[in-house]
Amino acid sequence: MKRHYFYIAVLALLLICVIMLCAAGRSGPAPVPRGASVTGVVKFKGTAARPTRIDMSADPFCAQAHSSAATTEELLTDANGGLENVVVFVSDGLGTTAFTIPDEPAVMEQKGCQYKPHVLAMRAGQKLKVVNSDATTHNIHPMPNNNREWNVSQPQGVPVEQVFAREEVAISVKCNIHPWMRSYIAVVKNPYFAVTGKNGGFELKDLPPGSYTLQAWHEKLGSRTQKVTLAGEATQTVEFVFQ
Ligand SMILES: [Cu+2]
Repeated sequence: MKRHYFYIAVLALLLICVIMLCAAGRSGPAPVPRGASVTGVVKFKGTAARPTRIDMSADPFCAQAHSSAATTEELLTDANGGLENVVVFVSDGLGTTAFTIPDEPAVMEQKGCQYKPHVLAMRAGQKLKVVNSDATTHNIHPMPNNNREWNVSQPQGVPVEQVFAREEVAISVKCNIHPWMRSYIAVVKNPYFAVTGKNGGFELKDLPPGSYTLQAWHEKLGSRTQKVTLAGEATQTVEFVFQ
């Protein structure tokens, strides 16, 4: 009979644990289904040097992978001054809110001995999958200031998976084998970030109402910040200017 009570007590304890675990899992607020949006453009005022040719002759595979010469990507603008590869993200205003981390990995590809994309933005705690699509070996080497440093030699076909635990905009990444290879990984602790496209445009969607600091980061031009106050489902337009 005593044993009977013991089993009931153990079962009750287990049940309480399960309920507590479920409650903890739900405590992260879901992103607002239909919140406010920020759309905008990042511009470069001035004369941008033209991209220059990359000499890949040190590795015959890399050189032969391009029918026309690969060019540098460190400062890319369009005819209207739209600045590409700028990370725009909410750097302040969300408090200590913990957001659900996506199950899908962020993907960085090495193709033609260049990184695709040149600038990747992802979440802190999200899986990073590094793919080598080249028939040559790369050695991916992120050089963080606020995360654990690692570098991995990577032959073709074997993905590398890693996680950056903390926010850092942005981590410089190099290849220990091909000195021209360079990319940046922006690690953000909230889901509100974007990387500008060819026209310098970006959009942040589904933000809860509130006052925020937006930060725009570029690998050569540094950072700019701007404050916005968002209400309801309104869309606000902002412009960042680098010179
Ligand atoms: Cu390489």
